[in-house]
Amino acid sequence: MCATCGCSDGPGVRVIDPAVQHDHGGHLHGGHGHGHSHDHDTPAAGVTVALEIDILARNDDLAAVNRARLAELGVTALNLMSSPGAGKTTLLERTIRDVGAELPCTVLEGDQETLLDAERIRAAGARAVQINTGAGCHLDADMVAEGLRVLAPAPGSLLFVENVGNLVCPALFDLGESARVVIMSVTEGADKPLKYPHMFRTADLVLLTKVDLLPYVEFDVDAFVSGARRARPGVEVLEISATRGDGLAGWYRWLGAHPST
Ligand SMILES: Nc1nc2c(ncn2[C@@H]2O[C@H](COP(=O)(O)OP(=O)(O)OP(=O)(O)O)[C@@H](O)[C@H]2O)c(=O)[nH]1
Ligand SMILES: [Mg+2]
Repeated sequence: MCATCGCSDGPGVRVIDPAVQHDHGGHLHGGHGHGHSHDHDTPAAGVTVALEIDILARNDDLAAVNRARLAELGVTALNLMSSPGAGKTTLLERTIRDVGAELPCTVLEGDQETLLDAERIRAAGARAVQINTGAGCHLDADMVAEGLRVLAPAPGSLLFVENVGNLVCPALFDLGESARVVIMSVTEGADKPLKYPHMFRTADLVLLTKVDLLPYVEFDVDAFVSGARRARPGVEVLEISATRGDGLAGWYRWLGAHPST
């Protein structure tokens, strides 16, 4: 897991509101990525395991605080997770343009570097704050707490949290979200739920996207759905295309029906 993948040794996290280009970051020293020991000796395996448990336990505590704060505001937070490039931001842009007026929303954007995704969301018509994780490969609850402070979502609104593109580590970190949406595109291979089961195990909804490309790639939709349901029995799977519009009515229905806690 993450404490062994190298992401804990990178430069500081930055939380940036592109509307004001003001950097709120570089000071999230309590979260994952900064809770490591500064003893540069290689730790024994037992020490490493204990550290990982500490990181996740601390994250869970902070996630509970986020969840309580979001519930108080009546804000529904959705944690969107996928591989890099699966289509998270494209789906959010389309969603904001199609139903942003009826479903007011804001976005926390997680990426290692750049403000590109936050700028895309702003251009689509919603407020967004970018969290740059540096070498980090996932968002954690501490980063989201800071992002929430800067973003200040309106009571009763929808909050999309676009996690860092990665099918492994984001699954381990509760952010305080109401639900988890896992997005997979048809160009990634139908075997992914079997190979990355942790990502699918906690999914509340699976979106199979880029179905407009199905005529051009080998992808067994039934095998994908059964793999996803092996990891998460009964999980709803919607087939969509964010560019052509297939299946989006079902996604918008799911968004409209989703409770805020
Ligand atoms: N054909 C097709 N292309 C899509 C679809 N959705 C996204 N794309 C393309 O896929 C590429 C990646 O899309 P993004 O929305 O940036 O993906 P992402 O998951 O936000 O990427 P990261 O934030 O970097 O992890 C872009 O070239 C999109 O135009 C789709 O439904 N169909
Ligand atoms: Mg993106």
